[in-house]
Amino acid sequence: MREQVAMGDASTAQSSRPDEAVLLRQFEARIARGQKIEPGDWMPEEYRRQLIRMISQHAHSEIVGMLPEGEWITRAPNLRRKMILLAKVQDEGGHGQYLYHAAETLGVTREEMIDGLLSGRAKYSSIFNYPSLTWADMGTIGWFVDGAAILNQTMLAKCSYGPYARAMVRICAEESFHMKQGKEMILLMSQGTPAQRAMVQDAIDRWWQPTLMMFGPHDKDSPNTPTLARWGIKTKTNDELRQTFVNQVAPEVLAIGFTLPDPHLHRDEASGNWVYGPIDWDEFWRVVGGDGPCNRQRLAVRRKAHEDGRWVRAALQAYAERQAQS
Ligand code: BYC
Repeated sequence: MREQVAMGDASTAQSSRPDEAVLLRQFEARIARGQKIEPGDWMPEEYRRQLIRMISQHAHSEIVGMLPEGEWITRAPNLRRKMILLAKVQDEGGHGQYLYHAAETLGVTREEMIDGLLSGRAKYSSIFNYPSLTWADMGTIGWFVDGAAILNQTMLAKCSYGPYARAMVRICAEESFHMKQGKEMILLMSQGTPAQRAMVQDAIDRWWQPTLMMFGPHDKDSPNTPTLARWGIKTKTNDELRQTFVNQVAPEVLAIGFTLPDPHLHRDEASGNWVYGPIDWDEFWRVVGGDGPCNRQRLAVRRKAHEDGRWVRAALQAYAERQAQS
């Protein structure tokens, strides 16, 4: 009798547990209704894997992204600019923290993610492997790089995973300030001396192509987009976002009297799009593969920061253990 009950319990438990196909249908129906997926909810393993990949890469990008601008904090031309730049770089550090937290909700640890970055296994945005050579780079990074990031992140603020979407809302608000301060700086320098204008033109020439690469490979070469689109993580493709960026920024750059380093650039009257020339994808994959102008330098700085912070982490751990005992 007891055995029968036990068997009966097991079969009931089995039949009451929906199979993967049903769970997947329910999961996709929730996404289709615009509901968010939250950390404890059932999700396909591939959804979890894709989110961990993307959010951790995004977090690393924010942290490594502090470096090109961080180098200019001590060289800012006046106190106001120094305070703005300091706040911006600090914001990027905060964005990295929100994003590491969002990724942790999916079951990956902070240590695993940091280890991926420092060992060179993990990716981060290609853009941060280019050097910041002059003060005009600070304005251009704000205008172009943060401008590109906002387009991508405004899309991600509507993504299907709750913790990522909510982190993006706050990050976008801060990025918007970053973009505006960069644009304002370039506008001001555009009215400055010939040397200042030349400095801006040089920065635009160096950052334009790398910014277009930030959006990722063309759609036909983007293996992750179909899965991300199916599950509401990406609602726009790499090429769609890149085109929106060019349509917004190209006419603004030309309007203030600068040129863009692209002989093919023109407005197509029929579509209203600004058509741009070929992107150097060989360079992109070299940079993504670790062989860009600053990859080694960026990782060396992060590894040193990690080592220098070891005693702080140990002290925090000891304090937490002491608190737990008392
Ligand atoms: N750099 O299938 P695809 C910021 C990789 S920081 C390096 O199209 P996906 C800021 C891609 O990972 C903002 N790698 O990929 C901070 C994939 O390789 P895996 C950074 C790139 O994911 C400080 C492979 O190429 N934003 O705003 O569908 C100061 C094939 O690509 C890149 C984010 O991280 C690249 N540019 O689309 C100032 C946003 N592009 O992983 C500003 C979140 C592609 O399969 N991420 N790859 O080995 C995304 O939206 C998407 O991941 C991407 C790529 C659009 C970047």
